[in-house]
Amino acid sequence: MSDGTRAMWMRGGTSKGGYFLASDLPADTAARDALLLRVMGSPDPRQIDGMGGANPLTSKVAIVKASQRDGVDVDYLFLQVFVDRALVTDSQNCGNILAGVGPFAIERGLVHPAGDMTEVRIYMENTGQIAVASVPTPGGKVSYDGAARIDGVPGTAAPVPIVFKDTAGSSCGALLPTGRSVDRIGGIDATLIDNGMPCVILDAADFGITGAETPAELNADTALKARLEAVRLEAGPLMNLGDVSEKPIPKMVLVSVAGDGAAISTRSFIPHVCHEAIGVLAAVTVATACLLPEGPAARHAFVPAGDEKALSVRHPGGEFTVIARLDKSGGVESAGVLRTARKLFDGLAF
Ligand code: NQM
Repeated sequence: MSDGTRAMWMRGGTSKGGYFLASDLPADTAARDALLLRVMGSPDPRQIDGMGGANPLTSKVAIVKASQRDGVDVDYLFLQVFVDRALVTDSQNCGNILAGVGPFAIERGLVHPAGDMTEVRIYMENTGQIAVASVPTPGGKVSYDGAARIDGVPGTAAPVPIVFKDTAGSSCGALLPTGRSVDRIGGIDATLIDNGMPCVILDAADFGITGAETPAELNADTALKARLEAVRLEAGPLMNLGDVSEKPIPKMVLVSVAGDGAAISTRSFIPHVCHEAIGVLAAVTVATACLLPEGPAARHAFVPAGDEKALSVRHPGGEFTVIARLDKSGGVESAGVLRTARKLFDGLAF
């Protein structure tokens, strides 16, 4: 620790965190987690003695190594470092931090650039699934500059399109772990669903809100947050996640009608803080819930025609488009998203 630990800090989509080669961290999990807590400055609501940004979205870690798997370039393990608790967990995946994994792998020499666009096949260790990211590499170097814009990030950057396949049941074992599109929890309709991120989808109206509130307003609503946590603790075991009191999943998503041709409007809790935007795999999961025959999302959703659907998921910072390709039975076969990433710092963390 006193000699520093090699790290790259990156913005991945609308999140930010430390990217490490597995070989630069202790192999022992307890020693690794103790080091990461120290690097981030946790537990402390301000993370004043570390690199973390005092929000779950800026207290994240990617650990990357060359893959031994067939047809895969790198293995990516995501870790959530809790802000105000001494907890580091691999129990969730993160599709935003994922956006920086391709550029990082190329920068560290794990993947060699191939032409103007380098495809990086990434095994997501948290959920055992594969994502394919395309990284702009003009002249054999990662380019972070470009014209792509994503809501929740100022300005523009190089596009990093990502395609997910077979994400259904990533952590819960099945897309609908209870076998139903709708369950009743505490007298309220809930869709318990996992297409890459375990989510509990709820109707905003059932919680006495419009769904247009700002994250600051919702974060200040302690009664709402207590109700959501009660539903979450009940939903966890039903979703095959066990006791979720110390886990950042499932995420809680309040939905309402979007209008203007968008699929749905969301306010998501991750799970105790209202997201300023929405998680990547959470957006894929919400878009999938819009396609179910019933449930709070389906009830409010606008779904365009065709086997390839552009589903615009509204969030407090704008919108997130999921390109859902459907199979013959109407299920989501693959989901495409657009992200950007940027290298912020490379050096030693102390
Ligand atoms: O759902 C936040 C984020 C995420 C996760 C969270 C994510 C995803 O915005 O794939 O990206 O849900 O904790 O980075």
